[in-house]
Amino acid sequence: MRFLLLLVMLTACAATPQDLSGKMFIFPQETSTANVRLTASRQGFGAVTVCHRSFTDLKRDHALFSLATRSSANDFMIIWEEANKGIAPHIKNTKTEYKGLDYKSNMWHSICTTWDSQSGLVQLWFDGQPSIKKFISSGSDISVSTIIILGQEQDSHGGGFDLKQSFSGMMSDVHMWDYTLSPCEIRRYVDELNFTPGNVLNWSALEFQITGRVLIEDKQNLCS
Ligand SMILES: [Ca+2]
Repeated sequence: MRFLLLLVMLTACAATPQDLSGKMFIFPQETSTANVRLTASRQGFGAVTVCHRSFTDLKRDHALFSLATRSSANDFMIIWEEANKGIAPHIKNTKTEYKGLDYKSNMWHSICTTWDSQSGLVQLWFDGQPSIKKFISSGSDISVSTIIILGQEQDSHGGGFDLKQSFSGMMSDVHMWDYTLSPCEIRRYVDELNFTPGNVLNWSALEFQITGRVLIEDKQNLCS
């Protein structure tokens, strides 16, 4: 009975959403282990928008968002590829690449990625600027059994991490929706105005689990 109570308390603790408004995750080391696993509030997506802000000085590949399912490790994955100097969305294990972005080190970048399974088109909004729409994958949804990880790139469902693709730096304002956001909604996100928070991942009510050295601090660390 006591064990059961402890179990219930632990479960309740892990499942309590936290308001991370004004805060950021800090990944202060390059490891193949440190990560944050995010709990999606719904599963199975015919359309997706993922937005996040990140800050790094890495000069190698690094994953910005990794969503794996049992059927595919790269069901929805966003990675900077140093060799190609581009941001590569992977959706349903298919990849496309956006080059020519002003992806500078040591400053915040807002990145939103939209996709819908009907048209199969993906679009990247980099610091509020829309890319061209590219065909990536159509006809089937992102299935249930999603595992969403920040800080590492999944080569298998919930694992297969590689230090050379890990993220170090800061990350904030991670939201995910199960529909494509309008250009005006994306503008509001980029400008940090009121916007409709993610209905799959919501930074102001985020369920997550930290493994290894990842810290949470206030984002505002400059005098203003
Ligand atoms: Ca990998």
